[in-house]
Amino acid sequence: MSKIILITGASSGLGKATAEKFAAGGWDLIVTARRKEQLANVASDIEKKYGVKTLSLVFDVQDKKAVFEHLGNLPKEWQAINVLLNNAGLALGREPFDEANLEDWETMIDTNVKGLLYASKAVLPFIIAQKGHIINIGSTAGKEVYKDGNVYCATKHAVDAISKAQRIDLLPHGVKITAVHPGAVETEFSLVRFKGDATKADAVYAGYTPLKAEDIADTIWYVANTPAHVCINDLVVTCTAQGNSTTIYKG
Ligand code: NDP
Ligand code: 8X3
Repeated sequence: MSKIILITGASSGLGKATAEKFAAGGWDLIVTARRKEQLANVASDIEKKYGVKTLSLVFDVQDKKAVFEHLGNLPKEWQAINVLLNNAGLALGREPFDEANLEDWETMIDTNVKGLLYASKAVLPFIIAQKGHIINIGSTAGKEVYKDGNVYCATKHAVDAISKAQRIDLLPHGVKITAVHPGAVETEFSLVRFKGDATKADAVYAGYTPLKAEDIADTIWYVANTPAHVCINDLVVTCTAQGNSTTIYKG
């Protein structure tokens, strides 16, 4: 029987690349996002290309009721989940604390922190039944705070802390927990952060070679396929030009 990975935020970026990577390895996929058509295209392209099964679920991870309705009541044939990838997330704005927008803060906290908690909790009985694996996408922003990153950085520090807490609390169930913390990856992330301003988004990746979504998909594939007795707890992955959250060499 094929293994199953559930990926939140699979309509673009890291989630989409990870869906493709696992499908290429023969895994069946549960993919989720808000953009219905974009998600359906990702799923149908993957089904055609790799011949695996997919289940697409459209909901907002901020919506507690929707998360539990969809993920808590999965069809029987989709309940044997081996890996949950908590990937859905975003940054909104890059302003100093005194100028930043309260609604942006709330959306980031509700998505990156509360959404991750809801998805983890909704799926946990299935993960425990499989002695499965939860992989949380943090960020270098969850390791060091950078200027004007305030609440985005705080949400990723929370992902770091939640991952450590899940790891120790779920030991009795034989569940693996891994946090993967990417540095700059060229995806739709900065376009979303700068609310469609492509000039600002492009500037984030100018002057060096950033990571590609596929680089992080390869990392996730690796951590999900270690022997049963091995758990990678925490992994920071940057491009060669990036030293930490605050330092990118743009020679
Ligand atoms: P993208 O913007 O390309 O992808 C984000 C994904 O999350 C999309 O599929 C989006 O789908 C989904 N998403 C966002 N908000 C919600 C929501 N409320 N409910 C459901 N799904 C949602 O960016 P990335 O692929 O780069 O980002 C993926 C993760 O990686 C995020 O957690 C981000 O913080 C993290 N990260 C990114 C880095 C980077 O430099 N790119 C570096 C470090 C971490 P839709 O809009 O259809 O709902
Ligand atoms: C995304 C990377 O440096 O823009 O988490 O915060 S960064």
